[in-house]
Amino acid sequence: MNSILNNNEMLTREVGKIAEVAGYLWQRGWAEYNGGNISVNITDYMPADAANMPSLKTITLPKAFPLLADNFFYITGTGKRMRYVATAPMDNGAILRINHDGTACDIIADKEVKPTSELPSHLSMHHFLREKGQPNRVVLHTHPTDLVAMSHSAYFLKPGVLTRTLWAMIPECRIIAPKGVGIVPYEIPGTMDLANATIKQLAQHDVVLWEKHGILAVGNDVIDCFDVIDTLSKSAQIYLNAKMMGFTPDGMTEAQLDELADVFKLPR
Ligand code: 2HA
Ligand code: ZN
Repeated sequence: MNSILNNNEMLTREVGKIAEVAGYLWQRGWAEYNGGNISVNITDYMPADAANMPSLKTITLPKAFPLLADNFFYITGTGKRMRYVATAPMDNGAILRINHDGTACDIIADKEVKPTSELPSHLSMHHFLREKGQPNRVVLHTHPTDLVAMSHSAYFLKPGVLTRTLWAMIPECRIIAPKGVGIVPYEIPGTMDLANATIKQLAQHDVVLWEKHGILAVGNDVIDCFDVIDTLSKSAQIYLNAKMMGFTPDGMTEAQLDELADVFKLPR
């Protein structure tokens, strides 16, 4: 079959990692119906002639993203299921080329798959992180049941409480999510209000929990983004398991967490 992936080993590997993660999201039960979306900056894996590839469709963006001009993204399609992204990523997502001034993008491959309704919000996040000078390729959004359940508690939405609770369940969590979890109060999915509230949290965190909805991680590698969310979810499950056994878990002490921060040179 004719695909932009043919004869492009690096791009094939990158899209393969997206498909792998999409499968994990489904297997974990975090991707009911069309839940979640993934965008990855694939500019480094595109051949030089991709700049001239014909457009299958042009999409005008609601605002300009000048720092993303001439960049390329893989993005999952609107209404597409993660379980099908896993097996057929190029039928359930598209490759986009941002134009020279960042005001529009072209779908260039493989098919005219309409991007997720979260496209403007994903691009806003990529743009913000570029502006901040943070190397970032990936925005990953999904619906982990345990973490979303915790977001239904006003107690856990207070500044720092969720981060402290999750960090204290296992040492790995403090290490793999060193900047903790930002909290975004409820907003309508797919809106720029949600995107802007998320960006505020991305100034300090690489993972953001959306109240009563889901979680979003940014990073340089889609597998790493999955691992961070997976570890946070593991902590949430330990908390939940202890509660089901009838007690509130003690959690690691402040001194134990500080010791980890010292040994692994983590931000405090
Ligand atoms: O794409 O998860 O937040 C479906 C969603 C929207
Ligand atoms: Zn969602």
